Amino acid sequence: MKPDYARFVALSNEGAKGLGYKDTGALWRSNYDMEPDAFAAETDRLWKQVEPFYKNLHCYVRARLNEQYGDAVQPKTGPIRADLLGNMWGQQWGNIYDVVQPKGITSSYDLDKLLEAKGYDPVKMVKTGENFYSSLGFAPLPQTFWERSLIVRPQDREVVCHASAWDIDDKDDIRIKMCTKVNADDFRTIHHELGHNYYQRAYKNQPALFRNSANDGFHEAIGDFAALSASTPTYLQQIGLLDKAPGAEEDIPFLLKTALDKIAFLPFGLLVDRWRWQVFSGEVGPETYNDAWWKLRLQYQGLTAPGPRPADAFDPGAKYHVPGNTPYTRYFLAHIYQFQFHRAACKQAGWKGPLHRCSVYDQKEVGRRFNAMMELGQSQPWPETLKTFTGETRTDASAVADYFKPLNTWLVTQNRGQTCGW
Ligand code: X8Z
Ligand code: ZN
Repeated sequence: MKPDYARFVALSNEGAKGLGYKDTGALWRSNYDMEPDAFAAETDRLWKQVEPFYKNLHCYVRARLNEQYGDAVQPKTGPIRADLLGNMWGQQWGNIYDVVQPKGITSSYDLDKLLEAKGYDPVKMVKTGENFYSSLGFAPLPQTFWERSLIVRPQDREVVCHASAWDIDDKDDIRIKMCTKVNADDFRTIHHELGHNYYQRAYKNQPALFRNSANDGFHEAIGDFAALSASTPTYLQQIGLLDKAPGAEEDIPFLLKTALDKIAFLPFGLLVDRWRWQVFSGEVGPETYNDAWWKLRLQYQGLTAPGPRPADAFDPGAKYHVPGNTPYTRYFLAHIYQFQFHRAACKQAGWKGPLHRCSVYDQKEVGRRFNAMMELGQSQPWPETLKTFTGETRTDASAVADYFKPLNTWLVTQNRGQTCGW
């Protein structure tokens, strides 16, 4: 699809120029209530805040992969081979938890297995997600949601299975479209998609131009915020999935599992648009599309392709959002906002313990305040909207650091004697 993509880039830039922007990248960066260049600098600042933690995780995972596969496959130093991470894009690494799990600390449960053992089916997964939001005081999903959503993969035709959420009429016709599998990834994805739907419903009474999220990172963060609570052992026990919630001895396994998804994601969430910004600006042309992609993969993620790439390879085309043309920095932002929301919500609920063990299930007052933020839609600059719920006016990765603090300390100890980085 490389030639098609190059043609698409040219057409898209023509449209952006017609609207008065330098190129499509500048148009995308203009959506954050600040100058486009200031926004780019803002993402640099945020990346610097989390980069040391990512490097600690990278170092630890590389050492475990080296033990598992040997020097010939995964050397002790340098980048990690991208095909060893349990995900086609190397974007979330939770699927290799069993390969990298801490020695001597066992995890007493596995959400994939619990869902299976308790006989969950796709509809029950969605109902469970709805129940979480209901516990916060949100009205139930409309009957039409159940009639019109696509929840399982149809057998009679091809569909786009990448999960999405839809608002058809700006009233109450909200739906999801998702080929749900009964596993932990999709358990979280259900909460993610429903977050979009509850947000859409919350801002439906705004004038048409304001019927959107405060910025696109907010839209992606709502459901992930819900999933942070809905993934705690305490909550899984409350809804009968887990017989007995483990104690503090399982904090590290839990945090490592979570970090393999959330922290590993950060550099990927950043680089997809770093690449597109270069492509739209013309700094990178079709002949270097793939090289520029792998250069960024190395720079930010510390990953390498398993072998030389063919001259005509177009690897970014394999990421849904690239040909689908969905901006991606929103997910990087969401991976920070969700922890800001979580920290604020737990504080509102009077939670005194460590952040990763906090769940706001059933906290009606938190739900009321969260909905009040969502109802604002895009009616004012996002920092003001952020403030209504968190009291903060900046995107701030210190919430990420707070949540994962015990894990970061543990990683530093584990990595002692290693040369980290690549
Ligand atoms: O595309 C999505 C959602 C739909 S908005 C399923 N996500 C990104 C991805 O899959 O690459 C959620 C996390 C990142
Ligand atoms: Zn989403």
